[in-house]
Amino acid sequence: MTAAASLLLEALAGRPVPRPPVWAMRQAGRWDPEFQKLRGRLGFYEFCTHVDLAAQASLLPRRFGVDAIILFYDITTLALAMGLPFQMQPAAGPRPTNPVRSLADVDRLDAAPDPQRFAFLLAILERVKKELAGALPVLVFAGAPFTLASYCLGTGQDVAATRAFAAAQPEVWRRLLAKLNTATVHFLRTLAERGADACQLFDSWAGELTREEYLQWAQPYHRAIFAALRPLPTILFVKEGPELELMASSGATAVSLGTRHDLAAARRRWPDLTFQGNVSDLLLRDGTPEQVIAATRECLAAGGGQRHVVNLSHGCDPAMPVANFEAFVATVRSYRKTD
Ligand code: 1CP
Repeated sequence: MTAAASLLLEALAGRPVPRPPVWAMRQAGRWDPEFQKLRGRLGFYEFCTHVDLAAQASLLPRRFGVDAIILFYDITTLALAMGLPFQMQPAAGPRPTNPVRSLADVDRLDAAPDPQRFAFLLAILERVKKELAGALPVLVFAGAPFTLASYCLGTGQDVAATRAFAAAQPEVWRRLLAKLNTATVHFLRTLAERGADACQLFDSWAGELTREEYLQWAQPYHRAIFAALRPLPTILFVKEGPELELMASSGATAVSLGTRHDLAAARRRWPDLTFQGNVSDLLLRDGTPEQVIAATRECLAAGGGQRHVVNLSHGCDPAMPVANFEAFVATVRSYRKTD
């Protein structure tokens, strides 16, 4: 990989970079009219398993000048491979056909699915790597056990409902988390062996846990997964996670920050970590390109140019105007230390 191509990997490793790399969560998705065209009338999971189309979708953000390509699939892709079918519900997102309810349901899930069960994803990875020919690094991802388990229960973003299940069925909950932990390591290791350059672990909804719950249901799994994946560079994302100390001690190479966090203060507090973020995804949805440029410049200044991966506080919103994404990426690309 050329030096320009590996900006992301250099920044993650803490080596000096001429400017920070930039990419965005959900950079390949519904906000992009080219994605909508490609998607046509195909169902979500049908689209994901169509190697040619999903590889093209992954590569679409390249035209904006992003510094990493994230493969197009979903955190539920792993649960499907483990034997839990999902349907994508247009307004609500992924819902299991038969939500996990009992120990027997957990026992039926395969903790180390044969890579044949996600062969389409390995083929997408191969296709994307070949197309990029070393020009950009490829990111893969998984849901962390807490967040993925929430989707397996069918509770999703509703942390109160997930909590109620954990209280009512503690043994089912504990075994589900443990099984997802094993499966996640197996899945990400397989992708790393096939050439993925880095990975992001999404514990999207763990930011709503109490500290005690986070210590039981989030942190131990983050630590176990990152330790098992070493030396693969890893990024931890917890949406607006209040437990920054715990996130910083998860063993991840980089920690993704939200708008509640002070990037400059985090850089000072943990000089040996890389931080990702933290331009508001809502500003990219609701603001003008001028406001996006100003916010991105502030973020660049707070990041200080090194050990910083510019990103949003959460994924691109489906209603984000293309002009705002263009302004976001172009501002990072024109960064000079003296700005
Ligand atoms: O029909 C559609 O097009 C559905 C929209 C969509 C897309 C484009 C979903 C449904 N998933 C995806 C792809 C996806 N999911 C990517 C693609 C790569 C990229 O970033 O460009 C990624 C990284 C994900 C990860 C994902 N899926 C997360 C973690 C990120 C986050 O938003 O915090 C979560 C929580 C999911 C579940 C999910 N999948 C889809 C939706 C709408 C949701 C959220 C549902 C909910 O709000 O509970």
